Parts: sequence; structure tokens; C-alpha cells
Amino acid sequence: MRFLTLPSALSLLVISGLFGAAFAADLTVDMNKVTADGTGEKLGTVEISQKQDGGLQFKVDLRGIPPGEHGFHLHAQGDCGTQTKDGKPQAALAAGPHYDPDATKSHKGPMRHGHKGDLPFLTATDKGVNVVVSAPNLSMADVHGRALVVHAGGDNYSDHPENGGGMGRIACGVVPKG
Ligand SMILES: [Cu+2]
Repeated sequence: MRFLTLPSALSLLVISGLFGAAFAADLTVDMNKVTADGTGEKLGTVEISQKQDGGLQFKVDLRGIPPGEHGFHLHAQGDCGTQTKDGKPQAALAAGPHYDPDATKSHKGPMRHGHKGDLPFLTATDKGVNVVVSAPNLSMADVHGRALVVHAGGDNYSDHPENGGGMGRIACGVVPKG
């Protein structure tokens, strides 16, 4: 057995310290199933952290999500309640539209200048979703008191079809106020 020299032991400590800082969640959001009947069981969590090089990181851990691609966005209102549209109750419609503080009215995905709340779409396997995604345009001040929403359909990062094709809302979580 070979012992670590003092300098290499110290550099290991520094490296683990850096990783600790990079992956420590600043905020944890509980995500619940949403249907036209209202809010259902907890499906998992999203841990949000500030990235060292700017932007935010979202560690998404969800079960009970159908396999395939799902649109994922920050919506403007911190409310996952049902709201009626065209005479029918709609899951989590109270979360409002995609967060769009610059009023671009344009859905372009996380890397371009449109809705600031556009996040990378999630890909679920038969085990659910367990990924880390980044949004370079967002800061912690943007997310507080808003809602994270997962959609039934995918996201092509354009306005055709509307909002990238995500359709209905299947999971939702209110981001705590700071
Ligand atoms: Cu959305």
C-alpha cells in the first residue's frame, strides 16, 4: 500500500471542495404530478444551483414520467393549480405562460434569446428522468416564486407547433421564494 504524499492529499481535498461547491443545490423544488383534477403525488425533485461560469444548473430526478422527450420550462406564475380554458379544466394552467421578462413572445429553446424560461427538454427512460441540464440565460433571481413545468410532448425549440409542441402539463413544482 502506497501512502499519498502531502501535496497530492491536499490537492484531492481542494478538488473535492470545488466539486462540493459546484454540485451543492441552492434550491430544491418538489415536483408533483398534475392532471385536470389538480395536483397529485410527488414524482421527485429538481435541484437548482448557480453555475460558477454563469447560468443555472437543474438536476432533475423524476419517476412516473412516460418514456420519451418532454418539454421542460420555467413558467411565469408560482402556482401549479388547475385553470379552465375553453370550458375545460387544464392541468397546471395557473402556472401561466413561459417566463418571458423581455416580452419576446418567442419560443426558441435555452440557448437563444426568446422566452428566458425555455429549458433543455428532458428525455425519460422507463426508469424516469435522471439528468442535469443547464440554462445559461437564467439567474437565481429569475426562478424564485415561479414554477417548473414538464409537458406531455417534446420540444423543438420553435413556435411551430406552439411552445415547441409540448402540449399539456404533466408535472409541476413551485420554486420557493428566495
Ligand atoms: Cu412549458
